[in-house]
Amino acid sequence: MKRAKQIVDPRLLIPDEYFSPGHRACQGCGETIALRLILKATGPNVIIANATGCTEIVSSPLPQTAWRVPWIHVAFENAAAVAAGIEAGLKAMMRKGRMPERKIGVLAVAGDGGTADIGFQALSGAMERGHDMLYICLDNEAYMNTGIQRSSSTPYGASTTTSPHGTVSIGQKTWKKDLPEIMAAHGIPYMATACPSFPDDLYCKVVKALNVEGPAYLHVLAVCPTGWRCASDLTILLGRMAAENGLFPIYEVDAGRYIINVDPGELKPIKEYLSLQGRFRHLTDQDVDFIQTRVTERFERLRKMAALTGPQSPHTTEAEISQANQQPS
Ligand SMILES: Cc1ncc(C[n+]2csc(CCOP(=O)(O)OP(=O)(O)O)c2C)c(N)n1
Ligand code: SF4
Ligand SMILES: [Mg+2]
Repeated sequence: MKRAKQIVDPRLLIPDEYFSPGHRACQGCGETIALRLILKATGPNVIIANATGCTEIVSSPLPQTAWRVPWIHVAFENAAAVAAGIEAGLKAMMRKGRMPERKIGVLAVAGDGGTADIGFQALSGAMERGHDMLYICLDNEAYMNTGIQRSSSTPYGASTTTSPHGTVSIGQKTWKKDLPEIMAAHGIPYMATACPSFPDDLYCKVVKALNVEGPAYLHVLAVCPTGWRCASDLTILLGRMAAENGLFPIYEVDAGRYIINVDPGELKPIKEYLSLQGRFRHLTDQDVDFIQTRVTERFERLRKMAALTGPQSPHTTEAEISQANQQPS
């Protein structure tokens, strides 16, 4: 199987933890595994606007916090707008000589509900205006913090508390909204998907996205054992399976060029992945075949985009990663 080039030697990873242990996330929470890696890649020179959701709730029970970088809890709707304001404010302060010129990463972090649904307008506007910021969606495929309600990023057939399966319903009746493609269609300089099951790939993409001039978007699959009703030691495996069966392709759109970073060659069947999760356990063989057809078609479409948009650009270089890790604190 063709994988993202392993260019991050573990020794390159800074030992500091900017998302500290001791937070309140469930065992095996993919969101917090992702955050820990993301903050290792950003280093301390970063300001984060975090929409309400699991990440915010589990990390900031007053008077404690798991964040060792400047962090602002914002409303569900406006993570991107707040991050855009921070970026514009920093720019103005530096221009007026009120603070030294230096690179400070500006991040917005939100769940799939806060991104695909309720915060979408602010996100679209910030990307369109060209703010130099990185927006990260931690996609656990439902509104988990408030009790596993379906979002527009919930996959077809999944049973949630507001799309329960039963005699008249398969569960979620709509296909997962394709946020990565919607963001790529904004024509931003960098869009990528990632998953903490591929830590080197996730790390490289955060570094790359922060080095890009202008807006960047990262869509991270975050397995949620509680909402997916799966064993908590399956988090990393399920992330890998989703990439290798095409349900969550790991790819990037770098200056308009599509690059598939995890290409399994022949896609693995989705059946085993679905059978490991309680939210899909009611699906019949016919249902699984129906979903499989669509997944295969979508992945072929992605392959065509990669072939159509030209030669692959090099991934983040080791020099860029070292440079990012050496930024003054
Ligand atoms: C305007 C508004 N509506 C509803 C809520 C309640 N609420 C808080 S977190 C949340 C779910 C968040 O879902 P998501 O963004 O997917 O993040 P997750 O918890 O899954 O990580 C909801 C509905 C709110 N805080 N504000
Ligand atoms: S409900 Fe899911 S996303 Fe939220 S803390 Fe638990 S495992 Fe993480
Ligand atoms: Mg969610």
